[in-house]
Amino acid sequence: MNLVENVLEGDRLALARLLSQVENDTEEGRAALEALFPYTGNAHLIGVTGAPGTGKSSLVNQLARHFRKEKGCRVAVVAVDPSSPFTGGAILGDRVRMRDLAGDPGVFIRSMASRGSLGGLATATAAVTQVFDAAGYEMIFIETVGAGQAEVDVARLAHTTLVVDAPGLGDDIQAIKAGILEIADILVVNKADRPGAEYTERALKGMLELAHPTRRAFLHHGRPMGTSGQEEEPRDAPLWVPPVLRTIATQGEGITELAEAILHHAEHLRASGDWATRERARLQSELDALLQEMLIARFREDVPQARYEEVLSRVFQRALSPWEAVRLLLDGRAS
Ligand SMILES: Nc1nc2c(ncn2[C@@H]2O[C@H](COP(=O)(O)OP(=O)(O)O)[C@@H](O)[C@H]2O)c(=O)[nH]1
Ligand SMILES: [Mg+2]
Repeated sequence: MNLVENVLEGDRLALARLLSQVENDTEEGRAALEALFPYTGNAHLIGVTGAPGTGKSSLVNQLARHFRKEKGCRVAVVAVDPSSPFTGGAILGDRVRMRDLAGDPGVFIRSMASRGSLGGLATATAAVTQVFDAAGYEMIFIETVGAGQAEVDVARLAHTTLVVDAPGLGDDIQAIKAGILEIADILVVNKADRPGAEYTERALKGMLELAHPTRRAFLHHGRPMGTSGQEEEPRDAPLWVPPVLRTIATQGEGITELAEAILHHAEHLRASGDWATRERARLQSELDALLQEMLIARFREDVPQARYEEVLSRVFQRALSPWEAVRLLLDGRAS
């Protein structure tokens, strides 16, 4: 029995071992990913992002428990936040509260190490997610922290993206940038027990209007606008307008509503055809990244390093433009 078969049969130890192989981009890990690929494509991937301390880990804990207990789903959590309480030995943020989850075979929590992964964290996260998918985990939560490219990469990976905000983190406008709002499918105002929750919610709703001009146009004109600016034929399914939901993760309040919104979004994606569109776009970017990697590797085999360095130094001396350098390296002539 090999590792792949053991993982497909639900062996947790094999799963943990395989995740490490995949994360470290070993030969065995790559071969396993290939073998597992036909078994992927069934999971609902949910990205959870937002500033540190907004309560993402607490929310994911609660959601995992909810989907486990209420829906009987197998749930995996991938924590990409290096400061996350999932990391550093502690399996779960609040051990007492989540004790029932920790021993549950239907739940698997994995912290991503930011080190080592060749293709970058996004690639490694995608690979780990595929392993969970193949292993039969139906809901996969991916928690990331920060602001910028990492969030956009997560959104590209996920079917549903939750953006989490909370009152009392200083300037709300600063805490959540319009760029993050653009990727949100569901907005969460967590820590609703804290003063200022109403203000945070109002601010988010205001920014949402600005961040989703096409959705606003739809609301105002009754049909979506095409990228050309011309109106498209109205589709059967209406556009998704991101709901803004309040939660108190520490007390489990608003979790049922949030879970329903996540399921509702999945239904919407399937009904509108966006599920397939997202899958295709995700697989395309994965394919393109691999192609790029392989083409460069092949090129490196054909062109000796010394030759490459020589051309590079001529570019540095401004004797060649980068375009000429590429032609020279690929075709042997600069023009
Ligand atoms: N008052 C209150 N505290 C919360 C709530 N949710 C999380 N917290 C606390 O906020 C802190 C940060 O939570 P955590 O889930 O680690 O946030 P993350 O950094 O976004 O993952 C922890 O001490 C939590 O117990 C909430 O709804 N209300
Ligand atoms: Mg966290």
